[in-house]
Amino acid sequence: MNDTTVTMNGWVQDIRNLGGISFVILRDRYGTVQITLPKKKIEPALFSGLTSLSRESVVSVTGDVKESGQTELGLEIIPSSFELYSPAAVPLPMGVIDKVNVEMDTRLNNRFMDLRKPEIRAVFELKSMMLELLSEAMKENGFSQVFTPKLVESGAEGGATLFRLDYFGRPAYLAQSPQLYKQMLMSTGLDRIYEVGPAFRAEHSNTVRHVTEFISFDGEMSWISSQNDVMNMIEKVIHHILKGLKDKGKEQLALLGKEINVPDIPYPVLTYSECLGMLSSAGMDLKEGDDLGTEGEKLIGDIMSEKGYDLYWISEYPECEKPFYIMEKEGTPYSFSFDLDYKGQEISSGGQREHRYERLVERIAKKGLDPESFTFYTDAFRYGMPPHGGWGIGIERFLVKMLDLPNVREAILFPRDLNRLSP
Ligand code: AMO
Repeated sequence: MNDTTVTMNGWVQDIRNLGGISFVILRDRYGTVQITLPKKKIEPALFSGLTSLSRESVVSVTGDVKESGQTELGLEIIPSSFELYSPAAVPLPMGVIDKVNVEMDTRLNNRFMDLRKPEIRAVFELKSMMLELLSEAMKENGFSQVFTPKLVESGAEGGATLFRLDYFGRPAYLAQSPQLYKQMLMSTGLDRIYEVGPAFRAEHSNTVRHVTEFISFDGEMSWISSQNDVMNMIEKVIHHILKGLKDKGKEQLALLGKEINVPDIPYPVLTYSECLGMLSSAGMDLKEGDDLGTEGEKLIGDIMSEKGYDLYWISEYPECEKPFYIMEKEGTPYSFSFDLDYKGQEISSGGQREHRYERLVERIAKKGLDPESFTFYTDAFRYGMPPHGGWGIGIERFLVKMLDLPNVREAILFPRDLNRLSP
């Protein structure tokens, strides 16, 4: 061996045979390199061994590095030996470099192959960076990371989307969110906490924004004077993530052909009532108390985008629209709640919580639920609970909006939905 001898491990992306010369393109996570085989200069067994490999086989190639004006890297490898670690069966279930449009279902059925495409993997590299940046921001702001149970006895986000399971003969559920646990922690002195973990929703709707398992980034903080304190915190975290990704994710963004816009903070706030007015002027008439709906959200997104805003708050929803844990705005039909919308889609919701025991129990009953089945939660409010508030952000919805991807599934390695439980 001399110092220009290298060994490269990777997948055989392509083989081109041009008679007197052949090329094998080898790919690893960093990119591709050209293995050049001038027929006359390469031992026949090595030549035929390398050039007859099937696409996507995994090999190790050793050879000399030569400068080359013909390749993107400016170099090529002239092989002296190779080892076949794992041959790929033929035909491939889908191509890696072929420029044909493959259906989402085919891609997801063969996700291991789909993820061999660098631009598909780039989304997950960005997702990983996003979570690092998120942890940085939370640490800077004095939050502790916690882990709450995902096997639970009661739901927090409505019965319709609960996954029921058998827990040693007793009914149990998969957690829809860490809501009740993160609030209980506010009574302990762990007064700023966050969690990043799976959330499960038995969503019966087959849409580009609903899955049955997603990663939820939840935060909860005590001693707030209003929900504005929570909104300010989310803005700080999102700003840190967007700014950080724009810088650290340059390579991945270039692969995807995307740019990240980093809006100034604070983001504009629209109240729910203002939204009804905006929608009515745009020809969509909703009644006070109605859900804005996907169409309403989209329309508001278009109006805000025209004004130059990608991210904006919708606050003070009618209390009847919001779960029992949200604080009512006394003397009005509204609540101290908010959603953060990104380009016409909700990516987060949260608010100030009802921390007063009696009122909380009243609200649980008002929502038609049995306060008795929530005593494990409400007990934490009986013995001293600080005022508090928090949020949940769907990590994948946030990422697909940031990158303008068409489907939340693009940001999930192995998505789960109404029809998909495998792979
Ligand atoms: P909510 O139910 O609005 O609030 O959920 C919070 C965020 O989670 C994401 N999300 C989803 N993403 C993909 N597929 C789904 N089926 C799905 N459902 C929700 C969205 C949404 O904004 N406990 C409250 C939060 C809080 O008040 O702290 C909650 O779970 O991005």
